[in-house]
Amino acid sequence: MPIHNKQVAEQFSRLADLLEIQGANTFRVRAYRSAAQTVESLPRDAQEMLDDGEDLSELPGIGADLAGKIEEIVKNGELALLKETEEQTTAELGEMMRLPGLGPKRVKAIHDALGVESLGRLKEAAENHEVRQLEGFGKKTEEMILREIERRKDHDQRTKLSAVDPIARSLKQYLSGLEGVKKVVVAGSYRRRKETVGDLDILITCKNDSPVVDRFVDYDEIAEVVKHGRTRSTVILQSGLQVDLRVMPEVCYGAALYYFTGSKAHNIAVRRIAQERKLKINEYGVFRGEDRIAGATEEEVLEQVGLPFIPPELRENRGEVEAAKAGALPQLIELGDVRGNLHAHTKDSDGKYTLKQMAEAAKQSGLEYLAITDHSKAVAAVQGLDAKRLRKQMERIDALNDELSGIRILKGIEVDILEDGSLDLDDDVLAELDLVVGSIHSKFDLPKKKQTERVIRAMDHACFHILGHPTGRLINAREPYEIDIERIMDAALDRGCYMELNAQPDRLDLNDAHCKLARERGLKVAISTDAHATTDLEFLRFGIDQARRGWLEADDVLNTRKWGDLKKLLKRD
Ligand code: DGT
Ligand code: CA
Ligand code: CA
Ligand code: ZN
Repeated sequence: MPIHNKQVAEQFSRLADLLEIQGANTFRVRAYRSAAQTVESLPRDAQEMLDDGEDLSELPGIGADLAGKIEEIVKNGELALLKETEEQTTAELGEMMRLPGLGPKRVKAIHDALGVESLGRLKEAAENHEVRQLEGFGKKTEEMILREIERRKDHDQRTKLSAVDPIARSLKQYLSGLEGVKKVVVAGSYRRRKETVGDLDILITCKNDSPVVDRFVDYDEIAEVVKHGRTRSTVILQSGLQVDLRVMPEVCYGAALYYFTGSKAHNIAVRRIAQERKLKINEYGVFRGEDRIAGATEEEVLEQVGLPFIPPELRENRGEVEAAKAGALPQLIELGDVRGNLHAHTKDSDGKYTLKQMAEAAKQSGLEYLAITDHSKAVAAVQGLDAKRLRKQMERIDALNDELSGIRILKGIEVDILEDGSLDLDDDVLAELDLVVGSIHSKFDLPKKKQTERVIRAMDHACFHILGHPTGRLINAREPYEIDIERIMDAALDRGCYMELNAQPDRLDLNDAHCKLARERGLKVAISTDAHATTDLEFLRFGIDQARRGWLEADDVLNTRKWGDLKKLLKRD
C-alpha cells in the first residue's frame, strides 16, 4: 500500500511528542522532529525514492537509523517503536501536547493532578474551571485551552495543499489505469490550488458501463467507503482525506468540470450572468429552454455565457467575473517566468547544505541567481551571523562567483527586525550586501499598532529591501500576528521596499488576498522559497500557485527580472 510523506512525517512527529512527554533525551526528540520536517518537505514520496534505489541516509539530518525507520514505515505502514511508545503513554496526552502553549511539562501536570487523559476531558476540565486551580495555571491558560481546542477542530478538517499533492497524484494514476477510463481530473479547491483542501472532488469519464466506481472503492488506500452508487461514491482515505468521485458522460465533461471546480461563490456569480441571457447552467451543460447548447468543454460553456476562459485559481468571486466580462483578466505568472530566488539559508545558520551545494542546486534547477540570506545573530538558537561572520561569508560568495558560471550568488541576509524596529546588524555592513530581507522572529504578541510601526520603522532603514514572511502565520499551526498589512504595504511603496510571498508550503505568506492587495497598489512581490535544503527550491511552485490566486502577473513579481534589472529596482534613494 502506498504510504505518503505526510503519513511518515506524522509518525515521526508523534513519536517525538510521546518521547518528550516521557522525558526522553532532548536530542532524540529533536532528531525525530527534524526528520518529520525533512520528510514532509521532500518533493517526492520517500516510497518512490526507495523504489528508485535512492539512499535516504544522504538526506540532511537523516542518518542510517532514521533512514531505516523511514523504510520500515513505508514497508509496514507503521513504526514498531511508535506503537511501543504509544502503549507506554496514554494516546491523547500526545494530542494535548500539540496545543500551542501546553508543553509536555504542563500536560504532565494536568494529567497528574486531574487525571485528564483526553482532549474531551481537558475541555471539560477547562470549562469547569478545574485547570485554573492548579499551581502555575490561570484563567488565561484556561481560555487559551478552550480557544485552541476549537481551532484544532477546524484545522483537522483541512489538509495543506502540499500534503494533498502526492495523495491526489497516486489516486489519479490508479484511476487512469482502470479499464475503460478516459478522463480523470481532480476538480474543487485542489484545482483552484487553494492553500488547504477540504476534500478531493474527482471527475471521470469512461466507456459505457465500465465498472469504474466498483474499481475505485477497491483502491488500497481507502479506509472507509461512505457512499457507493453506480456513478458516484464518497470514501475516506487512510490519510483522513475525503474523496468525492463522480462519473459523467463525455458530453457533460466541461460543464461538470466547471461546476465542480467552483468555487461555489464563483458558480453563483456566473449563474446570474447566464440568467440575464435567459440561459440555465448546471453540471450537465448550458441550456436554452430544453436545448443543451454547450457542455463538452469549459471553454464552450463559458463562451455561451459570453465569457473567456477564467483560470481556476481566480475562481473565487473576487472580481474575476467582472474582469472576464470586461476583457481585463490578468495574464497570470507561470513557473517558467521566474529567473531567481531571493531567500535561502545555508549551514552558516539553519540551512542543511553548504553555500556551494545550494548554489549548484539552484543552477541545476535553472535559476539565474540565488540570494543567500542566512539569519542574523538575534536568532541565537541557529547561530545567526554577526557582522564579522557575514563579511566572511561575503568573501566566500565572491570567490564562489568567480569559480561558478551560469549562476550568480547574491550576498544577502535575513536580518531580524528587533522589537523597536531597529535591525539586528549595523547599517554599514548591511550596505555592503546585494539584498536585505528583514523578518520578525520574536515578540509576535505586540499590539497591532506597535507591531505595524515596528515593521515600518525597519523599512525606514535605507538598506532594507524585502519584508520576509510578512504576517508570520503557519498554516494550520499559528495565526498571523496582529498587523495592519495594508498600512505596511503603503509604507513599503513610499519607501521603495517590497514584500515577500514566502513559498514554504507551511507559510505561503503573503496569502492570496494580500497578493491581490499588493498588485492593486502597484507594490511588487518577491516569490521566494526560503530554502533550508536544496530540495526546498522546488517549493517555488506552491508560491506560484498562491501568486496566481492573488492575480499576480510576471511583471508584479520582482524575481522574474534579470539580475541587472532587479538591481535597479532595489536601489533606494
Ligand atoms: P473544499 O473542499 O472545502 O476545499 O472546497 P471546494 O471548493 O472543493 O468545495 P466542495 O468540495 O464542497 O465542492 C466542490 C465544488 O462543487 C465547489 O467548489 C462548487 C461546487 N458546488 C458544491 N456545492 C454547490 C452548490 O450548492 N452550488 C453551486 N453552484 N456549486 C456547488
Ligand atoms: Ca473539495
Ligand atoms: Ca466535495
Ligand atoms: Zn524567517
